[in-house]
Amino acid sequence: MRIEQIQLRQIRMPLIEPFETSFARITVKHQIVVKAWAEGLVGWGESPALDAPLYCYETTETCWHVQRDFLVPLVLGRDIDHPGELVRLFTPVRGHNIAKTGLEQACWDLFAKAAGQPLSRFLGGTKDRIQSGGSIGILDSVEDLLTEIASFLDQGYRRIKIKVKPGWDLDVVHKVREQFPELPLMLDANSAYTLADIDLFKALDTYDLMMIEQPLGYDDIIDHAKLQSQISTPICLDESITTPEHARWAIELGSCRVINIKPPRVGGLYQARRVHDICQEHDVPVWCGGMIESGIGMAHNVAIGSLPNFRLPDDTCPSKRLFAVDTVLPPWEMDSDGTIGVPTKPGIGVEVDEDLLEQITVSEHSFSA
Ligand code: OSB
Ligand code: MG
Repeated sequence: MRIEQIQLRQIRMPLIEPFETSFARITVKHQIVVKAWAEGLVGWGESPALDAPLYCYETTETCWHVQRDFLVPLVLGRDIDHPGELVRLFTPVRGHNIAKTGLEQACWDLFAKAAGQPLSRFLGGTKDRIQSGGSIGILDSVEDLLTEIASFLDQGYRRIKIKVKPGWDLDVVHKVREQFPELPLMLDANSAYTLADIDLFKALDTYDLMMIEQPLGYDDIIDHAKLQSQISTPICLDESITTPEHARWAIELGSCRVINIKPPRVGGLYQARRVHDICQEHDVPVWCGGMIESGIGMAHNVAIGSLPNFRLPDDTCPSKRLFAVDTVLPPWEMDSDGTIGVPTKPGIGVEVDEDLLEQITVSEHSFSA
């Protein structure tokens, strides 16, 4: 399949509510939407970088630059036999996984459409529905958090993840557990702690948490192994796992017992599937994390999340949780049992709302072979 034309489009999406983590408070999200043309078909992908380099070093602007000046020239006009080839084509560009992802995903959509298969099945996915977990940012008060958790449980979410940071941790977890003793609960620290906080982790270890996500350094797997050996709560790695090799190293070192897979963090769906397979071989369960994607990135997350070793609830949510309007039609909906249906139409299986894209576009650039 020869990629004939590529369009990059930066879009701006205000969040319904601010989302606060230990690293930032996000009120508006930008995405780079990638549209690719080949053989009379159109494929869609998304690079959901953040505006500031606070979660990882990439930003919306670095994605745009790296795609325009380095990645697009590597794929445009190329004859590609399989979307997995993009990993090799992109190898000379070190890192910049979020930038790579939008282009790679657009190719997967094209190939799945050419095969007449839903992307989920084209990737080897087996599930018809995926489980949604609710992710709640740092709020102004514990009372607000308890109210939000109750509302999330009413909507059907399968577990609750709360963001923590120094000053918003043990006390908050204590009060949440008091009110919700049976709640499937996990924490995400986004690298806000060090091994010097061992007493805090030992205290958190008594609260029957499903897991603690990325407690220590964003590129660390050594101290995480030391921490994991001292607590029984599973550690889940997010930021530290940027390649399939990192997944293997972390598992071999005992740095974690769960891995959060985000296709944009590892460079796309092919690498995400390799991480999934490595974890499956080692009996390490995975779940799909989010980057505040629009419905286009969500379609790719749902597709990869249909693979069998995605055994824990994902950070996937209905469109209306984040955005007043989404990029796809119909918007993503969650059933009252906290599950989301895997599309059955070819490719990403949802329509992109191109009129809306036009309205929320900040900049656009087209390339022809
Ligand atoms: O650490 O999982 C994270 C959003 C942006 C960057 C990093 C993270 C997140 C989330 C999103 O936690 C949660 C969600 O999609 O509901
Ligand atoms: Mg995380």
